[in-house]
Amino acid sequence: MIRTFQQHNLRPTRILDGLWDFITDPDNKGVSEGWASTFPAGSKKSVVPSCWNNELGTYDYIGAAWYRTYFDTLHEANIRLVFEGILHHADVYVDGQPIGYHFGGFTQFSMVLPHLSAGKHELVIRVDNTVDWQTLPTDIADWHSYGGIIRSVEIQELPDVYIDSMKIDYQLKDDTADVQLQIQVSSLGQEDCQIEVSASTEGLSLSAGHVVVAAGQTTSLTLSGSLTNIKRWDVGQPALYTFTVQAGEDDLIDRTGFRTVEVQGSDILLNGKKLYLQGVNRHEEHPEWGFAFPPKLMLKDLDILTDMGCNIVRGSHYPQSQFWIDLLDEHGMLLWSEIPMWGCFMSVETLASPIFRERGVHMLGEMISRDYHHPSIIFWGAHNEIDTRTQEALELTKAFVSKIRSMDSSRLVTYATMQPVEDIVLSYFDVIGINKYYGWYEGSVDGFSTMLEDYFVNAEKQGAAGKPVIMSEFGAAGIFGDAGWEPRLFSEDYQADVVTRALKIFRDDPRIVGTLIWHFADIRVDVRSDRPYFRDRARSFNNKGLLSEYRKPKLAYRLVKEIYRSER
Ligand code: ADA
Repeated sequence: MIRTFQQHNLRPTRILDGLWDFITDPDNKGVSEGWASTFPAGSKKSVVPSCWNNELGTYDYIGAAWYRTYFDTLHEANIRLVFEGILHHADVYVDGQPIGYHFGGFTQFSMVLPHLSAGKHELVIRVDNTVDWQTLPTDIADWHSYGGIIRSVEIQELPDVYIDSMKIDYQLKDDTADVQLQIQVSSLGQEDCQIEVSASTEGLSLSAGHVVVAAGQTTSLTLSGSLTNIKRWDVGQPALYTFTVQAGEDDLIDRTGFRTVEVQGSDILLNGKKLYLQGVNRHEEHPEWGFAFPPKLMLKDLDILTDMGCNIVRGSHYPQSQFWIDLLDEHGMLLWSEIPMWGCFMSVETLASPIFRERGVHMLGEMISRDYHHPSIIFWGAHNEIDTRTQEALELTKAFVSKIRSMDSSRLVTYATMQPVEDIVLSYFDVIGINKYYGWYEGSVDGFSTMLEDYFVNAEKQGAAGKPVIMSEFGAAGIFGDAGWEPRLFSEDYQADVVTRALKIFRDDPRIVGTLIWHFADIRVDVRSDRPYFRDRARSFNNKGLLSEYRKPKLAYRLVKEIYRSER
């Protein structure tokens, strides 16, 4: 299940989720021993989607593993395989032949197999969750480095001329939307052909008439029209429009919502109205499923966010599943979406690495093209906590921000800085996110006030005075169930004290336009005996969740709910 709705009525699609053969390859001999064509004996079964790091025997396993399943084609067919998320390296083989490689665990990719013969086919994937200093994430990140096929695999049957993509753009004037649909149609056939192309949504039908598609080529076309009396998508008012494109025998369905997002002075406006953002950071993670987060729990997380009084959630720290973002669209909840660029301990060598930069730019491209239509997404996040005092961070920022802006001018570009007072990249962004942990890593909660004054001095110096500011992370650890009379470090009381006092400071400051508490629920972290990082993570969890990892509320949750549900 990739989306909450069907993307095709005409194109035959099937989900390949289920029990696959699975074997780990700790000595990395699978390639040389030809496991792609001769799957080794001794494999066991694994459920796709899932993470192997939630299973007995592979709890801590980092390395390669091989998966196998089969699919049938009743007749010769053009097959498209869609992989929604594989952590992190994926080498795909069909019938023993390599058909492609993808890096990046949180973005979707697909591969087309033209004219595949009828019969039973073997699909083998070598998956490797090894990360290093040049991967995104790198090998130092404050979450567990899960491995596996974490999201659905889909098989589609394409006609010889099929729809490659559709991009919906619009301009709004009052209740009229001028809509442009850019459609790409590709041919896998041997001969030129003529097909009819049309598109429709509630209240609008568009036609390109007959379009000639040359053999083996891709044709791009644009359909435009106006929709009147539209309902705007807004927080808590999720008006959505479903667009269906039909090209010859193929179709593609997607959804969007009409809304404007802009900055005016130090404010963020949604549909022309000032927005005050109240939310949390959320990892799509659970102790039983890892990053293969099940839809049922997504719905529950959304109910909890709504109960808490949130209007936004930050998808920390990677593109989250499309099902989740569909749910946010459907419930009128905003999203900050970002790539897994977790920079707290990142070296300058990593920031300067061309491979790293190229991977980041590519991932931004994949995230934006996958999620372009979701009205819930108002921010693209470029990076989190890299050392933004350095020239290397500045150069990387330029590349990332220009990639984002070249693909999307309808949303705001942001990031999270942990160096607000010395940051030199502020001027590149529309909105500044500040991550600070007074009351936990440094000083007392009162430190926030001084830091903010110093930030505004720096912003002036950097030519970024007046940009909207969000407190994108702050918080403290509280072990679920550890309560007492006094606010001891690691108790629920201590956490609640830090979070509520911090919220008071931010909500009283008219220059701050929103708060994103770190974080929604506790998550598993790699605490390794051979490394200095994350030594304060009791239980090997980041315990700053307002909920436990099993979604049980801590004291801080109840107090934040009271605050988020009260007038500012
Ligand atoms: C950072 C980081 C989070 C988490 C947090 C913490 O701000 O962005 O992912 O690691 O610190 O708990 O220290």
